[in-house]
Amino acid sequence: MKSQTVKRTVLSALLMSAAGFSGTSSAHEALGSLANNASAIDVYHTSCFSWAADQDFDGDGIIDEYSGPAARFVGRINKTAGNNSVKLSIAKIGVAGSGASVSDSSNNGNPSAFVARSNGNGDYVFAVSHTNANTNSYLAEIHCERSTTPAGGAAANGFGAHTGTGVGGNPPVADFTQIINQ
Ligand SMILES: [Ca+2]
Ligand SMILES: [Ca+2]
Repeated sequence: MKSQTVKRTVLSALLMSAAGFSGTSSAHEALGSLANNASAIDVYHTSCFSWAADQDFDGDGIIDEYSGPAARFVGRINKTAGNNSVKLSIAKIGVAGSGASVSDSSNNGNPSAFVARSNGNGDYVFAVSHTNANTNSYLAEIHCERSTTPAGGAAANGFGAHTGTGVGGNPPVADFTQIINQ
């Protein structure tokens, strides 16, 4: 069980300018904005890990994160304001050629499709960027997940059984750490 005290933990180390913590696997979301600069980028780090047992964080009887290793890391992006297209890029640290990306250009409330990297447990980075000098706001959603649904069938990227996602150990202290905020 993740405590409210932990939820309020603020990571303020040099490279940890912000941290997010949702407490539920359905809300691993990074809410941010990109400055009026074509090269602006936000970069985040998180990791996929194996819980020793299934986790029901909110006690509602529904498992929020399952035990067992992740099959993949998935993410999608929803641009919420601005005229630009925003791009979400994900990659597994230490795995060459492991990058993938997806973009969203509309402010219609709908996120992009999920993009995935099937690189198992370990450290991942995800970044949000744009290519024009506009101010953009976004909501990036990320998950570590198994390749199956809770019922055991195959699941599409972004709709598998969620597994351990976070930084700072097991249990984690935050869903992710923001490394660069521009
Ligand atoms: Ca639950
Ligand atoms: Ca930012």
